[in-house]
Amino acid sequence: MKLSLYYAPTTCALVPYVNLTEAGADFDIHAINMRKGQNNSPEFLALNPQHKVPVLLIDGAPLTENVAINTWIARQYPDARLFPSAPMDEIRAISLMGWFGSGIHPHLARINSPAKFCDAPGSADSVRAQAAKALDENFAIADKRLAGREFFFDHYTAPDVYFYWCLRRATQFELPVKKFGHCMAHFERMEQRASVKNVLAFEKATLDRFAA
Ligand SMILES: N[C@@H](CCC(=O)N[C@@H](CS)C(=O)NCC(=O)O)C(=O)O
Repeated sequence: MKLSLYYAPTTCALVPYVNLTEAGADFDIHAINMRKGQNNSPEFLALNPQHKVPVLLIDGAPLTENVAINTWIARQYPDARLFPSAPMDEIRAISLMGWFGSGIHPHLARINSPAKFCDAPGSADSVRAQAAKALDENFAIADKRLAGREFFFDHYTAPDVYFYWCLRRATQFELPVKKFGHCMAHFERMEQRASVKNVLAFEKATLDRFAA
Protein backbone atom coordinates (compact mmCIF):
# COMPACT_ATOMS: atom_id res chain seq x y z
CA MET A 1 0.00 0.00 0.00
CA LYS A 2 1.32 3.45 -0.92
CA LEU A 3 0.67 6.29 1.53
CA SER A 4 1.38 9.97 0.86
CA LEU A 5 0.59 12.68 3.39
CA TYR A 6 0.00 16.24 2.20
CA TYR A 7 1.30 18.38 5.02
CA ALA A 8 2.08 22.04 5.73
CA PRO A 9 4.27 23.37 8.56
CA THR A 10 2.50 24.48 11.78
CA THR A 11 -0.86 23.11 10.57
CA CYS A 12 -3.04 20.31 11.89
CA ALA A 13 -1.39 17.98 9.34
CA LEU A 14 1.06 17.41 12.21
CA VAL A 15 -1.58 15.12 13.74
CA PRO A 16 -1.61 12.33 11.11
CA TYR A 17 2.13 12.79 10.60
CA VAL A 18 2.67 11.83 14.25
CA ASN A 19 0.11 9.02 14.22
CA LEU A 20 1.55 7.49 11.04
CA THR A 21 4.97 7.65 12.70
CA GLU A 22 3.62 6.09 15.91
CA ALA A 23 2.08 3.32 13.78
CA GLY A 24 5.40 2.58 12.08
CA ALA A 25 3.73 3.21 8.70
CA ASP A 26 5.75 3.62 5.54
CA PHE A 27 4.64 6.97 4.06
CA ASP A 28 6.00 9.86 2.12
CA ILE A 29 5.37 13.54 2.67
CA HIS A 30 4.36 16.26 0.26
CA ALA A 31 5.06 19.56 1.99
CA ILE A 32 2.78 22.36 0.80
CA ASN A 33 3.82 26.00 1.02
CA MET A 34 0.56 27.69 2.05
CA ARG A 35 2.19 31.12 2.04
CA LYS A 36 2.70 30.62 -1.68
CA GLY A 37 -0.89 29.42 -2.07
CA GLN A 38 0.09 25.89 -3.08
CA ASN A 39 -3.07 24.60 -1.39
CA ASN A 40 -5.02 26.47 -4.08
CA SER A 41 -3.09 25.00 -7.01
CA PRO A 42 -5.14 22.96 -9.51
CA GLU A 43 -3.14 19.84 -8.56
CA PHE A 44 -3.96 20.20 -4.86
CA LEU A 45 -7.60 21.20 -5.45
CA ALA A 46 -8.02 18.00 -7.45
CA LEU A 47 -7.17 16.13 -4.21
CA ASN A 48 -9.10 18.36 -1.83
CA PRO A 49 -11.38 21.05 -3.30
CA GLN A 50 -11.68 22.47 0.25
CA HIS A 51 -8.00 23.57 -0.11
CA LYS A 52 -7.04 22.15 3.29
CA VAL A 53 -4.38 19.88 4.68
CA PRO A 54 -4.12 17.16 5.81
CA VAL A 55 -4.84 14.91 2.85
CA LEU A 56 -3.79 11.28 3.04
CA LEU A 57 -3.50 9.55 -0.33
CA ILE A 58 -4.12 5.83 0.12
CA ASP A 59 -3.04 4.05 -3.05
CA GLY A 60 -3.80 7.29 -4.89
CA ALA A 61 -7.26 7.87 -3.34
CA PRO A 62 -7.49 11.03 -1.20
CA LEU A 63 -8.87 10.90 2.33
CA THR A 64 -9.52 14.26 4.06
CA GLU A 65 -10.54 15.38 7.57
CA ASN A 66 -8.46 14.65 10.62
CA VAL A 67 -11.14 12.62 12.37
CA ALA A 68 -11.41 10.24 9.40
CA ILE A 69 -7.70 10.11 8.61
CA ASN A 70 -6.66 9.35 12.18
CA THR A 71 -9.45 6.82 12.61
CA TRP A 72 -8.24 5.09 9.44
CA ILE A 73 -4.64 5.05 10.71
CA ALA A 74 -5.67 3.66 14.11
CA ARG A 75 -7.75 0.89 12.52
CA GLN A 76 -5.18 0.07 9.84
CA TYR A 77 -2.39 -0.40 12.39
CA PRO A 78 -4.08 -2.06 15.39
CA ASP A 79 -0.76 -3.22 16.89
CA ALA A 80 0.16 0.43 17.48
CA ARG A 81 -2.83 0.71 19.88
CA LEU A 82 -3.71 4.20 18.64
CA PHE A 83 -7.22 3.60 19.92
CA PRO A 84 -8.08 2.26 23.37
CA SER A 85 -8.98 -1.43 23.25
CA ALA A 86 -12.55 -1.33 24.67
CA PRO A 87 -15.04 -0.70 21.80
CA MET A 88 -16.87 2.06 23.70
CA ASP A 89 -13.57 3.75 24.50
CA GLU A 90 -12.72 3.65 20.80
CA ILE A 91 -15.93 5.62 20.17
CA ARG A 92 -14.94 8.01 22.97
CA ALA A 93 -11.56 8.53 21.29
CA ILE A 94 -13.37 9.45 18.04
CA SER A 95 -15.63 11.74 20.07
CA LEU A 96 -12.57 13.51 21.51
CA MET A 97 -11.15 14.03 18.01
CA GLY A 98 -14.53 15.43 16.93
CA TRP A 99 -14.39 17.88 19.85
CA PHE A 100 -10.85 19.02 19.00
CA GLY A 101 -11.71 19.31 15.30
CA SER A 102 -15.01 21.16 15.63
CA GLY A 103 -14.95 22.62 19.16
CA ILE A 104 -11.37 23.88 19.47
CA HIS A 105 -9.69 24.11 16.05
CA PRO A 106 -12.22 26.61 14.52
CA HIS A 107 -11.56 29.07 17.37
CA LEU A 108 -7.82 28.83 16.68
CA ALA A 109 -8.60 29.69 13.04
CA ARG A 110 -10.46 32.82 14.22
CA ILE A 111 -7.42 33.95 16.22
CA ASN A 112 -5.15 33.32 13.21
CA SER A 113 -7.33 34.93 10.51
CA PRO A 114 -10.13 37.04 12.07
CA ALA A 115 -10.93 38.74 8.75
CA LYS A 116 -12.06 35.42 7.30
CA PHE A 117 -14.86 35.43 9.90
CA CYS A 118 -15.80 39.12 9.99
CA ASP A 119 -14.45 41.75 7.61
CA ALA A 120 -16.15 44.75 9.22
CA PRO A 121 -13.45 47.40 9.81
CA GLY A 122 -12.06 47.26 13.34
CA SER A 123 -13.69 43.91 14.16
CA ALA A 124 -10.52 41.80 14.40
CA ASP A 125 -9.93 42.38 18.12
CA SER A 126 -13.51 41.45 18.93
CA VAL A 127 -13.38 38.24 16.82
CA ARG A 128 -10.13 37.30 18.55
CA ALA A 129 -11.51 38.10 22.01
CA GLN A 130 -14.58 35.90 21.46
CA ALA A 131 -12.40 33.07 20.17
CA ALA A 132 -10.00 33.41 23.10
CA LYS A 133 -12.94 33.18 25.51
CA ALA A 134 -14.23 30.01 23.83
CA LEU A 135 -10.75 28.50 23.86
CA ASP A 136 -10.34 29.28 27.54
CA GLU A 137 -13.58 27.46 28.30
CA ASN A 138 -12.55 24.42 26.23
CA PHE A 139 -9.04 24.21 27.66
CA ALA A 140 -10.50 24.40 31.18
CA ILE A 141 -12.69 21.37 30.36
CA ALA A 142 -9.69 19.49 28.93
CA ASP A 143 -7.64 20.41 32.01
CA LYS A 144 -10.19 18.66 34.23
CA ARG A 145 -10.20 15.63 31.90
CA LEU A 146 -6.41 15.36 32.15
CA ALA A 147 -6.18 15.78 35.95
CA GLY A 148 -4.24 12.86 37.44
CA ARG A 149 -3.64 11.18 34.06
CA GLU A 150 -0.80 11.00 31.59
CA PHE A 151 -3.00 10.78 28.49
CA PHE A 152 -6.72 10.96 27.64
CA PHE A 153 -6.88 7.16 28.01
CA ASP A 154 -4.61 4.73 29.87
CA HIS A 155 -1.87 5.01 27.23
CA TYR A 156 -1.03 7.28 24.29
CA THR A 157 -3.81 7.22 21.68
CA ALA A 158 -4.58 9.13 18.46
CA PRO A 159 -6.48 12.05 20.07
CA ASP A 160 -3.54 12.94 22.33
CA VAL A 161 -1.57 14.47 19.49
CA TYR A 162 -4.63 16.31 18.17
CA PHE A 163 -4.96 18.00 21.55
CA TYR A 164 -1.20 18.64 21.61
CA TRP A 165 -1.47 20.44 18.26
CA CYS A 166 -4.38 22.60 19.51
CA LEU A 167 -2.46 23.63 22.62
CA ARG A 168 0.68 24.25 20.56
CA ARG A 169 -1.20 26.70 18.32
CA ALA A 170 -2.69 28.41 21.38
CA THR A 171 0.85 28.77 22.77
CA GLN A 172 2.11 30.15 19.46
CA PHE A 173 -0.73 32.70 19.53
CA GLU A 174 0.39 33.65 23.06
CA LEU A 175 -2.93 32.79 24.64
CA PRO A 176 -2.87 32.46 28.45
CA VAL A 177 -2.81 28.65 28.59
CA LYS A 178 0.03 28.18 31.09
CA LYS A 179 -2.57 28.33 33.89
CA PHE A 180 -3.91 24.95 32.69
CA GLY A 181 -1.35 22.83 34.55
CA HIS A 182 -2.66 19.40 33.49
CA CYS A 183 -2.83 20.48 29.84
CA MET A 184 0.71 21.85 30.04
CA ALA A 185 2.01 18.64 31.66
CA HIS A 186 0.38 16.67 28.80
CA PHE A 187 2.01 19.07 26.31
CA GLU A 188 5.47 18.53 27.82
CA ARG A 189 4.92 14.77 27.92
CA MET A 190 3.99 14.84 24.24
CA GLU A 191 7.15 16.76 23.38
CA GLN A 192 9.22 13.92 24.87
CA ARG A 193 7.86 11.45 22.30
CA ALA A 194 10.20 10.53 19.46
CA SER A 195 7.35 10.91 16.93
CA VAL A 196 6.72 14.51 18.03
CA LYS A 197 10.44 15.39 18.11
CA ASN A 198 10.66 13.97 14.59
CA VAL A 199 7.81 16.06 13.18
CA LEU A 200 9.08 19.23 14.87
CA ALA A 201 12.52 18.70 13.29
CA PHE A 202 10.85 18.11 9.92
CA GLU A 203 8.76 21.25 10.36
CA LYS A 204 11.84 23.34 11.08
CA ALA A 205 13.72 21.95 8.08
CA THR A 206 10.67 22.60 5.85
CA LEU A 207 10.25 26.18 7.09
CA ASP A 208 13.99 26.80 6.48
CA ARG A 209 13.66 25.35 2.97
CA PHE A 210 10.61 27.50 2.21
CA ALA A 211 12.40 30.64 3.49
CA ALA A 212 15.56 30.01 1.41
N1 LIG B 1 -11.73 19.96 9.38
C1 LIG B 1 -10.42 19.87 8.76
C2 LIG B 1 -9.70 21.18 8.98
C3 LIG B 1 -8.40 21.25 8.22
C4 LIG B 1 -7.85 22.67 8.24
O1 LIG B 1 -8.52 23.64 8.66
N2 LIG B 1 -6.62 22.80 7.78
C5 LIG B 1 -6.01 24.12 7.69
C6 LIG B 1 -4.62 24.10 8.33
S1 LIG B 1 -4.68 23.81 10.08
C7 LIG B 1 -5.84 24.50 6.23
O2 LIG B 1 -5.37 23.69 5.44
N3 LIG B 1 -6.21 25.74 5.87
C8 LIG B 1 -6.04 26.25 4.56
C9 LIG B 1 -7.30 26.84 3.98
O3 LIG B 1 -8.37 26.74 4.62
O4 LIG B 1 -7.21 27.39 2.90
C10 LIG B 1 -9.65 18.71 9.36
O5 LIG B 1 -9.88 18.41 10.53
O6 LIG B 1 -8.83 18.08 8.67
